[in-house]
Amino acid sequence: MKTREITVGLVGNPNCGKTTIFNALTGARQKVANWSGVTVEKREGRLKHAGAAIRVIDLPGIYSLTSYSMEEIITRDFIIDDRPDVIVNVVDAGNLERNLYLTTQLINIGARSVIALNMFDEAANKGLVIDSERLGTLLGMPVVKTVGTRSIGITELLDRIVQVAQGADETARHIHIPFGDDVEAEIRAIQQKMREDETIGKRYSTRWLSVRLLERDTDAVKKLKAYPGHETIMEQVAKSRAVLEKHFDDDIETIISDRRYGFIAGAVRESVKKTAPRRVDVSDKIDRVITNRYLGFPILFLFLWALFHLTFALGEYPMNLIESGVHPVGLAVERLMP
Ligand SMILES: Nc1nc2c(ncn2[C@@H]2O[C@H](COP(=O)(O)OP(=O)(O)OP(=O)(O)O)[C@@H](O)[C@H]2O)c(=O)[nH]1
Ligand SMILES: [Mg+2]
Repeated sequence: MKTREITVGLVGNPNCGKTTIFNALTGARQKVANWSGVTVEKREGRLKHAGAAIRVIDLPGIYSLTSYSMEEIITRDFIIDDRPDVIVNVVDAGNLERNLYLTTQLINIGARSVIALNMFDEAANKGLVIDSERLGTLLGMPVVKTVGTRSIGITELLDRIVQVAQGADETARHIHIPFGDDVEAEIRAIQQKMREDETIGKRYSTRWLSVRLLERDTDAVKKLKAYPGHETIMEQVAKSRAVLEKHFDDDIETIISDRRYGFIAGAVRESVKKTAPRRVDVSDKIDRVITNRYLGFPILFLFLWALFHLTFALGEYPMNLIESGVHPVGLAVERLMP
């Protein structure tokens, strides 16, 4: 039986190492083009792993799946419209909290994902000990430690990609970011209106769409407009938004993003330990003190003064020795002299 090709999209914050991981995965088998209609580069490559054919697409770096920048629109359209089989969410292990914000949005979409916990070398230098198993369980997706620049973790990453694509991964499960009872009640109210039209739920996750509508996402509104019941749904969205903003005395985007960060903080607290950073950092600290603008010169003079005294203190021993050697010779010479 010939299995279908697995499509994988690399998604992550700018500069987290997506292209490095892409290169480590695909080697020289890649082609470069542009995303249709724009000048943003599109890299695509193919490979085989564990008997499976895999197509990998490198996506532009983004902090969030809203639709404010061209990069964000490209990435979200790819995820929502092209529906890759697996998303590899590349995460900078040294900036976990900030990077996981995007992850909470991927969880919201319900996309099947694997996390490449990249730049693991740098995180270790900073003294971070990350329990990737625990983190994976909390996020509902496997977490693989990688160092893209040295191709570390790439084979395991591929193993997990294939497992997730085949629905055979034990860690992969669909979780919900809890937004709190008040917000959840409004999400349910919107979902209920959406369910009156079955076709919406067939195309999108109604939970995701409801949250996006609450967050005033213009692209979500546009997507909804394709359905006849959109006006009743938007009425409910406006009502829900008013209820929540009155209750919290804050705008809904802030309320929801606060809840996302709350979830992240909890996950990080349970899976990351901070230990003393490596020696490099200790010597960095010493450097910082002795090259300090105000302390630098006093420390230098103190050092010179100590060196000066040390020279005499230590110099006394050889001087005594020399003297005790020279003195008998002098006496002998004196005796020999007429
Ligand atoms: N120390 C370390 N550096 C890495 C690792 N992975 C990537 N880098 C470096 O991080 C920098 C950014 O890597 P890219 O692969 O270009 O990052 P990107 O996510 O594709 O960046 P954008 O496409 O601009 O969003 C490069 O200098 C890489 O050499 C890693 O695991 N460890
Ligand atoms: Mg890149």
